[in-house]
Amino acid sequence: MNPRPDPRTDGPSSAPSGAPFQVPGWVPGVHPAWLPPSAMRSVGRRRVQVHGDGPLVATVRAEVGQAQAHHGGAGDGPPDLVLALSPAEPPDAFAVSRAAGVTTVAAGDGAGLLYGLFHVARLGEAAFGEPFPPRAHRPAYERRMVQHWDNVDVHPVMGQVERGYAGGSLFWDDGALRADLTRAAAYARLLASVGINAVSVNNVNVHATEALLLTDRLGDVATLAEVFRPYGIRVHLSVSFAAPARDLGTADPLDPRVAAWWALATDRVYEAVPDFGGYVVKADSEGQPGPFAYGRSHADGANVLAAAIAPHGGVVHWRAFVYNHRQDWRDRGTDRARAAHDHFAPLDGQFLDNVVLQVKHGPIDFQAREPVSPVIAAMPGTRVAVELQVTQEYTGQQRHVCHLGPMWSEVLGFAPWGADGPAVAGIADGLTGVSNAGDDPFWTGHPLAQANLYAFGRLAWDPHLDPVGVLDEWIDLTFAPDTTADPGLLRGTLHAVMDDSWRTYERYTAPLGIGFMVRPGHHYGPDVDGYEYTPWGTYHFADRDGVGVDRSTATGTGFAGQYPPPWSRVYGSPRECPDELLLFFHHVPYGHVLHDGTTVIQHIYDTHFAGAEEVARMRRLWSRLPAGLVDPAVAERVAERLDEQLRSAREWRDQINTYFHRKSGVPDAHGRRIH
Ligand code: GCV
Repeated sequence: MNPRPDPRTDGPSSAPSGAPFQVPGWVPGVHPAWLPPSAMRSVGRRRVQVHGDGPLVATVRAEVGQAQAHHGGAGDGPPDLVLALSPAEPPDAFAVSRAAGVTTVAAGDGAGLLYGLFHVARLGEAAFGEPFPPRAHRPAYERRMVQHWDNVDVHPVMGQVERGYAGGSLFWDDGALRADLTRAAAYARLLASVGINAVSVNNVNVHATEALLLTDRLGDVATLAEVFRPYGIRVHLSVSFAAPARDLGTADPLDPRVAAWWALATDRVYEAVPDFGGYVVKADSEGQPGPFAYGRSHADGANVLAAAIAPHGGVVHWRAFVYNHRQDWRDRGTDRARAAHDHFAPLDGQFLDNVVLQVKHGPIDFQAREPVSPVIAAMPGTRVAVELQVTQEYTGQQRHVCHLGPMWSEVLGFAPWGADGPAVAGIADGLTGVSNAGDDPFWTGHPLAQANLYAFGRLAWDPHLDPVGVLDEWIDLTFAPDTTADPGLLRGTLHAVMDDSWRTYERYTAPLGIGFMVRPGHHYGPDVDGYEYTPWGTYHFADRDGVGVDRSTATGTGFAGQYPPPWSRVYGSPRECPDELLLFFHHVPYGHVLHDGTTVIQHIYDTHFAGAEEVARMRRLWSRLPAGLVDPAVAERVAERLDEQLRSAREWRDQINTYFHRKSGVPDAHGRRIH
């Protein structure tokens, strides 16, 4: 072993006062999520040596010290575990091996050492059993990012956290930075334990107060950066494209004064936060300002910020969520699904290297079922990050169990050019996830929604991981089943409730990929026609004969043609289109026969009855867990939420079934009760 200095040693210290770094403690009354004391037991029971210097190595030492203090360590003698820096490994990466009774983590830098430590924690006792040769662990992406839609001020409609279902913000409280950032520090630790290394701390909708973070309130950003730094997480900021207009009266990206404004503002950011990560920008989207106001392209817009931040090593996450949110519902030719590709594909190759085009996984807006966005395959000359929504805006708002790992895995495994070509996981340059965490005592409102944040981090590290295996990791860390009276029952119940919950949610909500049908504004619960005659571009076009949007090239909006073959052909044909996306791509009669032999209308009835029944089963399984098998507070919160999920699933079932029964006049083949 040949330890080398931590490359981040020259960066800002994690303990400016010179005091040794303290691991954030467990906060009284707050659930420890997947890092309860038991999660570090296998490490804390052993003799451990940590070699190397630097802020993140100091964090590793503090983590080991805390684990040993909790679990008794193992006294003097040769080490059981050696954690050391090694020039053989690249940054962020580590290799683990076991030989002659010693488990060794060799890491490329302090961050890699930290990830290696948490990897050993995940392995538990298995890290200290039979010998094994070095196994290399390298993140798939350089940047693994969570983004917060947190407002600094409480927004009159969206509140403290836009689309937040877990209480208030971990960072902001009614206009101010929280005085007590203990939860934010514990959050940093949770994120780092799954490999996250970037966080944006304010909403992409940048309102007046939030705009000041870039200029007048940089001190707040610096304070947050201090909280995240000991866990190797860089802070990013959502900024308004119009920011220079306050001083210059213009934000035209080709105006040299605007370029100079961004350069100066960015220099000041880096004076305050030397390891600042970069900007996130929502431009020309849902009312946010952007380059279109000046007749400029989104490449012009992104590049002016990118040029300003490039000398500092920062990046610009530029969102591709650009569409007309004021369209006329009577106009069948305008298709929101097409918009991102129409705007961005022609700009491929025009973005500076440090621009990351951030593309939502589907072409509409985080629905429970959408095809993968065609933009991801259309930008070979552009860095693309896939944006996932961990917060469950359209998937039950953390009142419903909807475990999203399997959905994200499908997205990441989609091969735009067919099975012989690369998959999304290999095309993307990074993953970003909209966080589902807040100051709720369970972090995520629904305790089981913690698993979504966990799965996001793990898939951002390795998009090929099996989501069921990831769920097992989360169960082991969070519930320590082996220390309970009935490990099999606990694990089995969690899998039975969670594994298929995304598909269950899909069954009782909008059918066959049509999406939306939610109540306008807050987006919770069913309202089939809620968005049908609005300007938002999210329509189902149901009439007495049929339902769905014709997005074929032959007769529809042409969206299917934005995919390369074979998908342009497959999606373009009602015969070949996968059932689950049929109504996304085609308007078909209710009697249209699906690949499984049922008609569309019967499928709607069957899935809605089945989905609601499945939720009733989930509720029953949970209620059968004997008292004491899980923390009573968790058991009770989950039970409450399952009650609401069941009520809501029945509401969805009845509204959807009744709506389509009344429209079509077709009875249910099984004569079940439809209202
Ligand atoms: C932050 C959806 C949400 C908005 C969100 C927007 C976005 O439209 O409903 O709350 O705004 O997506 O991703 O920018």
